[in-house]
Amino acid sequence: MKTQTTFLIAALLTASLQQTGNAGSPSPARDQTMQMETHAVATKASATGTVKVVDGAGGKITISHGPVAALNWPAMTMAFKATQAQMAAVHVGQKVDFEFLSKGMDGTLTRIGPAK
Ligand SMILES: [Cu+2]
Repeated sequence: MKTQTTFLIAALLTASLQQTGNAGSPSPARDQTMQMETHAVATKASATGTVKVVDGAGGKITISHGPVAALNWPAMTMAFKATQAQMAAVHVGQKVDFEFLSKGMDGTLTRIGPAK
């Protein structure tokens, strides 16, 4: 019971702090801030690599890729979220050029095709 009450007070405090933070901030400025936050967490980048795994059930393609300067990434092997069409278009062992959206280490493919 004591834990529940503490949690409730914490939640109320958080809610009132958020309201205070928004007060006096005109909505256009707030919209701009939110766009910048969105931009900060989703970065578009491109790379070249070799397909290692096509995980149809998991909806992921694992790619051993070269360095990604735009994200300060070294070469590594990692899984990217992919659509059924993207997974159907590639095969294990294929060299690919691809573009993706990155949120931290979470990558979602936006384009993938044979390396030129
Ligand atoms: Cu990576």
